[in-house]
Amino acid sequence: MALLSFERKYRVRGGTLIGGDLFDFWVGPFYVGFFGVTTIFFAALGTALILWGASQGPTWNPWLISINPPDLKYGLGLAPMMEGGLWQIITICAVGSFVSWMLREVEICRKLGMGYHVPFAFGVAIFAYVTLVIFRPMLLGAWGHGFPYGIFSHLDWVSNVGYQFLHFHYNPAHMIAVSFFFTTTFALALHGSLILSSANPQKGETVKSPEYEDTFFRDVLGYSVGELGIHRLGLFLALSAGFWSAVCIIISGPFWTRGWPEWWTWWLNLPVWS
Ligand code: 07D
Ligand code: 07D
Ligand code: U10
Repeated sequence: MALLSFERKYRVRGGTLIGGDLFDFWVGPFYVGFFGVTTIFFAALGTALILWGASQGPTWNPWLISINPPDLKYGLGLAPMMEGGLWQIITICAVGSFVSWMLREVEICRKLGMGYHVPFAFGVAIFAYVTLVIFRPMLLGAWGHGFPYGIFSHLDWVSNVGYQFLHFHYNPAHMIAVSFFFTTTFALALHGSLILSSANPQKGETVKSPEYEDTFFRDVLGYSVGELGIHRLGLFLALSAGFWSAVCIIISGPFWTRGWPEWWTWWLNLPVWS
């Protein structure tokens, strides 16, 4: 990608969290920085280990390659390399590279004098991942509760863990998370379509100002959340989806061991019924 004409103006020195000027430069369009180097290091090592693990396994079919977590008998200890040790090192590489990527975003925000909203948002995705492979396994006492690194095998894990709780749809936090995911796509569809309808007019028509956008929703709903408001709402909805996902899985096992349908018996036990 070529350097865009305006980029030179924004390629400012400073703002690094660590390493001073050492890695304060760009390679093509990419800012490097100390955390760019650590991202490349962890991502390259993790990918190489997945490929090496695949070379030791039964298949090169990309859909079926799977690097599995250790057996439950290893508890929270280190497992032999071919019996889950590889999964443990790859997990360290994944966390290392995701956190490095987030910190690289922080450095770029600091350079540009922008808020930290983007790295914060990515932090919520990392939080959901860490909940799945670190917090929940630790609470359950074995790394074997993490999910396997493979395209189909991780789907098997989701299904198996779901049925272990009989009917995962009855998990109340899963309901909240799913509703936030649905609401996020609904909000983006409303916003994307509204912006295109006013900012990308037919030939001969003029671009409409934000007052038109406000008026459209006031006519339809009686209220407009506003230009800044829709972005705040979108971020809130999307981060809530990730947050409640983490909640729904961390309570499954560590805090609720029976089927999720049974959780709803509290409703029948309310004193109002007796
Ligand atoms: C579009 C941004 C681009 C990112 C992409 C993903 C890899 C993995 C590595 C084979 C929206 C790149 C993929 C680097 C290759 C190896 C070792 C983001 C976009 C294109 N899943 N999941 C997928 C991951 C979990 C679930 C697809 C990652 C949980 C279900 C892809 C993680 C649970 C379904 C994928 C992760 C779960 C998928 C498309 C980490 C609950 C599908 C993802 C690190 C969250 C869908 C075959 C996508 C599918 C799918 C990646 C975790 C459930 C392979 C990296 C354990 C039910 N997941 N996933 O578009 O088609 O994301 O699967 O946590 O149906 Mg998954
Ligand atoms: C974890 C991804 C983090 C990603 C990171 C970045 C790279 C780089 C490089 C592209 C959290 C990775 C980046 C690798 C790539 C390049 C260059 C995101 C993560 C850090 N469910 N369910 C959820 C629905 C059922 C079950 C969440 C719907 C069944 C279990 C969400 C349905 C049963 C778990 C959700 C449905 C079941 C979940 C997932 C419908 C199975 C979880 C989103 C319509 C029989 C998981 C934290 C998420 C969870 C989860 C939705 C059905 C089981 C709310 C819509 C009934 C066991 N389900 N589910 O978490 O909460 O994203 O994980 O039926 O563990 Mg469910
Ligand atoms: C939004 C928006 C908005 C916009 C926007 C956007 C949201 C209104 C103004 C953005 C939206 C889009 C563009 C739409 C599309 C986006 C999606 C659908 C989201 C999903 C995105 C993807 C699937 C793309 C993913 C691509 C990625 C992640 C890029 C991959 C890049 C790399 C791997 C390179 C990363 C660079 C790093 C880490 C630093 C630089 C490093 C190098 C260049 C490599 C060289 C390395 C070094 C110099 C370091 C040396 C390394 C060492 C010493 C270690 C080596 C060790 C070894 C073992 C090898 O709202 O506004 O418009 O556009």
